[in-house]
Amino acid sequence: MQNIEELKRILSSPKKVVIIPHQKPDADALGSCLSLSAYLKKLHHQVQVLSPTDYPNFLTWMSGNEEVMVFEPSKEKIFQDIIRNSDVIFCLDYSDLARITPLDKWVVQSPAIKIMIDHHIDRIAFTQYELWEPKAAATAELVYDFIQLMGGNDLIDIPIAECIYAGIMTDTGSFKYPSTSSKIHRIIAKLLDIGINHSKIHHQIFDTNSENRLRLIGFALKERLTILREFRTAFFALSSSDLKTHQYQTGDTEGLVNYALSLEGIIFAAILIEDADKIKMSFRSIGDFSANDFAREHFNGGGHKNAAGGRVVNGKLDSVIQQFVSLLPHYKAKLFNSL
Ligand SMILES: [Mn+2]
Repeated sequence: MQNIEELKRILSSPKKVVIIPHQKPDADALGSCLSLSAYLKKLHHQVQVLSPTDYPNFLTWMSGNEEVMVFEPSKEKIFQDIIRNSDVIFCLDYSDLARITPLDKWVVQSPAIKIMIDHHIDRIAFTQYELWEPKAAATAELVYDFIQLMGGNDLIDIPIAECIYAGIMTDTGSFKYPSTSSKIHRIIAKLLDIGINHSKIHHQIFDTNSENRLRLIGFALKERLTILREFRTAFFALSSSDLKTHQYQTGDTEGLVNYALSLEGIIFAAILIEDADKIKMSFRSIGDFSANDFAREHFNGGGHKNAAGGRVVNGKLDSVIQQFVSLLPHYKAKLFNSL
């Protein structure tokens, strides 16, 4: 990170700090925000985490969760004022302001000093300071690095360590993705030394399903999975009525796409979900095939090489399925050369 000394000077006296994760924050986005928030509070800053949307129930155990403000239209004025009156804004786990709508316009207008900490590939620079490292496994890894750069290692306590652990653990697929470096394991070793209970964190994230969620997964596996072996691809498509039938809650389809990728011989997986005004998509790949390129070139998205998101605003589920399937023949060579 360039200018860390300058930033240290800025943060050497109490500031009004706002921390913003991306929409539908996952464990990495929320864990990064809450660990950074707890750290900055120890430096006597006044900190507020503002989430653009709600997030899954399996993240609410995180320390500081009760202080997160979740945007809804009735809170527009409050959010606008907090962002406008802040001294410093941290943007965590995205490098494209489109991922925090509708907060983006107020962030752009705010005179605050802005800092981005992120590991997504396609970066649109919009802050004065950034700790951007696409090779990092998680933004939480970079928050850990940031605290080290600030000289704050001794301030990492169990609540901070738990949030960092949750972010790294989920963004590395429980330490199995290629991004899981020896550095990651060293950081985890330090977090364990601080005294976190890693089994408890895994349990809180993975073993707290509602019955509806488990049945939705079962239904999706049985009725909504299409396997296209000729393209080494498998995908789920869920309509809004599928979700309604299973009393869908935010987070219920998290990780579902990975079941498609677990099929032998399949190296590209997708999930298409019908939302109020758009079709949301997640892509996963194994090996050289770039889910990021695919999402960016066709579905207004991006993310990481092997994990990316996309969307079709005002799209119809059937036509987006058709579009997705019709693209695959163009990638046949790449799909078969990926591993
Ligand atoms: Mn992340």
